[in-house]
Order: sequence, then structure tokens, then C-alpha cells
Amino acid sequence: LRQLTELRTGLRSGHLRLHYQPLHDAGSRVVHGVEALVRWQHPQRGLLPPGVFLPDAERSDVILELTDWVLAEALRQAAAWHARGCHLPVSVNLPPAYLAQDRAVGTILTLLDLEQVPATMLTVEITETAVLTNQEQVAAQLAQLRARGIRVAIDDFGTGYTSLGLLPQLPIDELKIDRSFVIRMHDSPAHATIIDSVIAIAKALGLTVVAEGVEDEPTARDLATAGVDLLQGFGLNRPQPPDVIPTLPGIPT
Ligand code: G
Ligand code: G
Ligand code: MN
Ligand code: NA
Repeated sequence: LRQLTELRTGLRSGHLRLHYQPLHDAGSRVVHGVEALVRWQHPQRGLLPPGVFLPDAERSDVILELTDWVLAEALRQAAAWHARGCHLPVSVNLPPAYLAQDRAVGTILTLLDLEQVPATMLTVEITETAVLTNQEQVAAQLAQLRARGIRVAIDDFGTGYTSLGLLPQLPIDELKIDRSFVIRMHDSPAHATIIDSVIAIAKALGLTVVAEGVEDEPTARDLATAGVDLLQGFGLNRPQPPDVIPTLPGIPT
């Protein structure tokens, strides 16, 4: 509870940071976009990863204010990169509680307008859990976002409880295969088969398929051969501070 109070103060004092992890085209390896990942620059404890403070935040309303900040900051950064000739779509993680708010769509559209970022430059990542709780309301909100050109990704796909029969009805553009499958791909035939099945389903539904947790080159190559569209992982790039991003190999100009 003390940490939560401190987080709220830190958020309002400008102590949160975003790092960005590139998503690479699986064939050309050109950087196709970046995922924003939050950190807390704590005055005494140093740069804290989200695992240390997000669970607390998610059990309170602080997660809503934090997500507003993440959206605004990621779009501000996308506009700044764009002004430097660097065209990089950004992906932002939306926690389940965020889309449960009636104001979610209005807020996101207002922020795009404020930063003058085209809607097509934003992807929102949601978990299967977020889609399945309040299914009607969340689906309606996602449909409104997509109608404006914002892309919707299902994050950590394969770890939740989405019934496959529901997938064709969901207003989504992208499936991100959870890293737990990717990391085991080379020593577990079962995990490799699951990955192949997800790719086949994604293709059949016209969805972009992303592999997360790509930690080495053989994995990257095999995923590209298997038909994954985009690759993300430590083997390509770790999450980086914003100033580093335009200097990375494979950034389009
Ligand atoms: O960066 P790291 O791998 O430590 O992130 C751990 C978890 O925190 C991941 O599941 C990631 O999705 C989540 N996360 C990172 N940044 C954000 C954010 O800005 N908002 C939300 N809701 N989750 C985030
Ligand atoms: O849940 P989400 O997909 O948003 O989580 C993204 C998190 O995954 C980031 O916090 C990032 O640090 C972590 N991550 C990114 N690439 C890799 C990787 O190759 N291996 C592992 N173990 N974690 C990764
Ligand atoms: Mn994510
Ligand atoms: Na994920």
C-alpha cells in the first residue's frame, strides 16, 4: 500500500519511463514497429521493471491513470520520431480494467488527435482475459477503435482461455504467440506443433501473427520459415530507451 501511494506520486512527478522493443519483419528483418514497456525511475531504488509495481497498480485505480500516461507518452514519442523522419508504429499494452471504462475509446481518440498521430500508427495489445471479461462491452469498444484504423492485438496468445470458435468473431488484427511456446519450440515437438497451428489459424482468419520471446537466430529463422510475420525478442533487440531506437539497424527511414 505504501508502494502504491509512492507510485501514484512518482507517476505525477514524472518518474515513469517507457522503453521500446522493436518488432521485426520476419523476412527482411526491417523494424516494423515498437512495443512500449513501462519502467519506474525510482529516486532510491533505481530503474524498476513493471513486474515490481504493475501487479499493485492493477489491483487499484492507479492502473487507469498509469495507462493514460503510457498512451500519451508513447504517442508523443511516435510523433517525435516521425518528425525526425522515422516512421514507427507503437504498440501499447491495455490492462483489462482500462477497456472496462466507458471513456476508453474517447480518451484514446483524443490523445491521437492531440499528438496528431494517425490512428494507423497505434496498436493496442490486450490479453485473452480482457476480451473474455465483459465480452460484449470490450468487443464493442475494440470495434470502435478498429473502425478508426487503430490495430488490435491479442497478447500472450495461447496462455488464456479463448475458445477457438470465438476467434472469428473477435474484432482483432493480430495474434502474439506467447513466449512460453517460442522458448520451448526447439526441444518440444508439441510446442512447435502448437506454434504451427496458431500460424495456420491466424492465416485462415487474415490476422498478422507475431512471435514473442525470440532469443536466438535459429529460432528467428525457423519462425520465419513457419510463416510468422513479425519477430520480437532479446535475440533481435532488448527493450531500449527512446533515444537509442532511431540508431538501431533495420530502422526504416
Ligand atoms: O518489460 P517486462 O518484460 O518486464 O514486462 C513485464 C510485463 O509487464 C509484461 O507482461 C508486459 O506486458 C507488462 N507491461 C509492460 N509495460 C506495460 C504497460 O505499459 N502497461 C501494461 N498494462 N503492462 C505493461
Ligand atoms: O506480456 P508482454 O508480451 O507485453 O511482455 C513483454 C515482455 O517480454 C517485456 O517486458 C520484455 O522484457 C519481455 N521479453 C521480450 N523479449 C523477450 C525474450 O526474448 N525473452 C524473454 N524471456 N522475455 C522477453
Ligand atoms: Mn505486450
Ligand atoms: Na506477451
